[in-house]
This record gives sequence, C-alpha cells and structure tokens, in this order.
Amino acid sequence: MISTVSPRTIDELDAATPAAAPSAGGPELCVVVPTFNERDNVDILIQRLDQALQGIDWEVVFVDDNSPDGTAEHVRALGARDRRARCIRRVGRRGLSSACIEGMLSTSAPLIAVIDGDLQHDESLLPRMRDTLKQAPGKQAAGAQDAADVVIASRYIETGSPDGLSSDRRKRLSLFGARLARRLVKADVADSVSGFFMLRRELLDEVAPRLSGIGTKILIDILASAPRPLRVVELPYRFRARDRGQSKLDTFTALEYLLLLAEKVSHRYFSHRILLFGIVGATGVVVNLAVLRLLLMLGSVGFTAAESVATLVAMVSNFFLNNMLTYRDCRLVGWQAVRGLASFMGLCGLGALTNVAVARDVYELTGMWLVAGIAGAAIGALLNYALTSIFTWGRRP
Ligand SMILES: Nc1nc2c(ncn2[C@@H]2O[C@H](COP(=O)(O)OP(=O)(O)OP(=O)(O)O)[C@@H](O)[C@H]2O)c(=O)[nH]1
Ligand SMILES: [Mg+2]
Repeated sequence: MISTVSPRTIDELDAATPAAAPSAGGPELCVVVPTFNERDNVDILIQRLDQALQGIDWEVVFVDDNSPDGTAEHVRALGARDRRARCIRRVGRRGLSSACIEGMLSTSAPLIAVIDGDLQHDESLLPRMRDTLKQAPGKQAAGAQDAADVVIASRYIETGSPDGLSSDRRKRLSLFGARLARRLVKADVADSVSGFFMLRRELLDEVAPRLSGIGTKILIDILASAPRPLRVVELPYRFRARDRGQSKLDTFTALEYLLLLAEKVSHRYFSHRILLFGIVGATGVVVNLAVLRLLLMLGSVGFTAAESVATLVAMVSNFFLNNMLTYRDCRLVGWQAVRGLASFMGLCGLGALTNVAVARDVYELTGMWLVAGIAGAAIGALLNYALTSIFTWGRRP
C-alpha cells in the first residue's frame, strides 16, 4: 500500500504538531535514516513520518556521510525547530550499514526502526511494526510463542512486492541475495535483504559488538550476529520506485554483500579487509611481473632499473586498489590520497625490508629457500597490512 501525504510544509508541521513538547522521558521510537545526497527527500520523509506516527512519541535520526548536496545542514536546520529531528554527520566515512549502526546506537528509545531516506519504503507500516513488537508474550499470532525481536517489512511475502526496484535485473539480484542469505546465515526469513525493519534496543545491545558493518545489508548482519534464535515477524509491503535523487548502489555492492556473508558464515574468523588486502597484493605481483617483462622487452633499461620501476608501479596500483576496495568505507581523496600514497609506499618499503630480514634468518636456520621465502613474504605482507591499516587509512587492522 503506497501512502499519500498532503504536502504540508515543515513550518505548518511546527505549528500543527506537538513536536516541541515531547514526553519527559525519551521517545518511544527512533527512526534511523541513512542518507547520502537525499536533501530533496528529507522534508517529505519527515512529513510522512509525522502523519504515519500520530500518537506515538518518536524521533528521527539522519545519519549522513557528509553529502555534498547539504543533506546534513538541511536536517540540522530542521532540528533547530523540531527536536524530533536529529542528524549525525560523518566526515571521511562512507557506508550504509555502518551509518545505520551509528544511528541505532545513538538513541535511548526502546524501539528502533531503520528506513531508507529515498521514500522507497512505506512508512505507513511503522505503527503496525511497532504494535507487533509491543505485543505482550502470549498474545502473538498462532504459532508464535513470544513477543517478536525484529519486525521486517517484507517484499517477498503475501501482498508485498519489489516492483519499485529499478530493473528486472535488480529484482532478480535482490531475490537471489535473499535466498542466498536464507541458506547461508541464520536468517530463515523471506526478505532478509530488506532495508526496512524495526527491533528492540535490547537486541541491538546484544548484537552490537558482533556486527561487521560492511556494505548495505545491515539486517542480515543483525540476524546472523544474534547469539540466540530470534523471533522474527514479517509484514508485507510494496517497495516504491525512487522519485528524487540517485541510487548509490554500484558494482562493488554485490562484492561487499558476498564478503559480509563470508564473514558471517565464518563467524568473523575471516576478516573481509585482510582477504581484500591479500587479493590486491596478488594483483600487485601480476602488475610487477607484467611491467618488468614489458620494460625488458623494450630493452631500453637494465634489469635493476626495470625491476625498480615495476615495483613502484605495483605499489601505486596496490594503493589505489586498496583505497577503492579494501578501505572503500574510508576512502582517501584529494591531498589525503596523495599523503596516503606516500605513507603506503614508505610502510611497504618497511615491510619489504622485514621480508628480506625474516627470509634471511629462516634460510640460515633451515637452509630451505622455499620455506624462507614464504615466511618472509607472509610476515612482510602482514606487517604491510597492519601498518598501512593504522597509519595510511586510520583503521584498526
Ligand atoms: N549514510 C549513508 N547513507 C547511504 C549510503 N549509501 C546509501 N545511503 C542511503 O541509504 C538509503 C538506500 O540507498 P539507495 O542508494 O537508495 O539503495 P537502495 O534503496 O538499496 O537501491 P535503489 O533501489 O537503487 O534506490 C538511501 O537513503 C541512501 O541515501 C552511504 O554510504 N552512507
Ligand atoms: Mg533506494
């Protein structure tokens, strides 16, 4: 069901709603909205929330990754007049899931909903989602034994529909993603890739330390991180088409999704970053050899010069690939990228020295060149990963 909203202005809402006088305690419901370049959708979303959530004490938290279109400033200006609207502005960070996590952790409301900021989710479902979560144990629908932990707005049950997805390919991918998750993680639900759901804050507190926060599928992250079987209820809804603004999905979104599933299935023994760093390192070896071969074929430089140039080219290529893939959520741009490249090359130089020193020692100890070579390369690569993670991209390894 697509809701229609009378186009009241925010100023009219200020006058018409009891927004300035919330209850003495905190709000009952917090609606978390991740945004990147959604300025034109903010007012309409708040109007629709205002209409849908009559009689409920709610707040909305926009988590904006420093959108160039000024979404954060716009929300702040609204927040100055309506204390239900808050904004977390993240600088130098990107990522839908991690934005949702920060927004959810920022509230003290007992019920937390996550909804997209592009108006594709049907906010008129929120009261039913809240009622379902608030139902006392024993009063659930037949079959269920306890109050729900999570309520998911689902496109893949009963009257639900994914029709608003922009193409048939997107629809197929979305359904495939949901089925894959159903098989691989503890998520026996029809629409585990939904970005529209509501949960109790106790569940959030339980799972928060285990969340991966990569990519866009925060619901799967939550379902797969729960230490106990969850009581999940799905309510059907029709996904709307996007009217304003642009989709932020790109070719890496699918890769991030697979990495999230792999991290969840392996119970975090495997870190998506170290895997990507390793893959990029392997491409670096190919680049190094290809450039070396090319320069030797051209015949204009000797071997040492050719190998030096090839190593430099491989380092530069590794830096940019890591910046684009491994550290996509905190990508360095402009002068930061130039500084990052310098620090990456310096630290990789340190890794190379360590590689040689370890290999030499192991060779002296064992006399086995292959073991020595592998030991040196492994220690050097781990050191590169740890040091560049901390000093180049400012992340925990
Ligand atoms: N904070 C933050 N929000 C994001 C980011 N990427 C997307 N969003 C927001 O997350 C919501 C969903 O993003 P969309 O790009 O519309 O993705 P989608 O709805 O799955 O895909 P479409 O069907 O193509 O629109 C929107 O409100 C976006 O503004 C991000 O990197 N950081
Ligand atoms: Mg969208």
